[in-house]
Amino acid sequence: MSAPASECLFCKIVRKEIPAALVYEDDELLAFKDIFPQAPVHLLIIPKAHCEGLGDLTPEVAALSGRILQLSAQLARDHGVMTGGWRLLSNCGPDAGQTVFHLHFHLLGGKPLGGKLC
Ligand code: DGP
Repeated sequence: MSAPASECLFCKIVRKEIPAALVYEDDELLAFKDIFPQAPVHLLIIPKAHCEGLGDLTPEVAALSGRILQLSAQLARDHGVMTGGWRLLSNCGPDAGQTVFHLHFHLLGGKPLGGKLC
């Protein structure tokens, strides 16, 4: 189910081995446009350190959670969806639809997203 970090798609994006439309980068976090956008604004926010998902938080990545939330609000503002509303979510495991097993948060906005959770 989970690829080793050397084979992980998002680790490859972190290492710039495959291209992505980056919108934010610092030493710990990366944000880029989703390749299959589900909304006018659809960004992915990831820790650079590999961690499979919310069910497998390393202490290093858990310590970053506050920064990830802060960054999501900054990006929502920067991408013009703060006023209209936006959603931050992380799929954890196959039943939730997780397809890339490197922790990531979807930031979605720019259209009415619907009120249903599933
Ligand atoms: P999830 O299904 O929650 O694991 O979300 C994975 C997302 O990753 C999905 O919305 C599509 C996106 N994605 C998959 N491959 C790539 C890629 O190579 N580049 C980018 N930018 N996004 C990708």
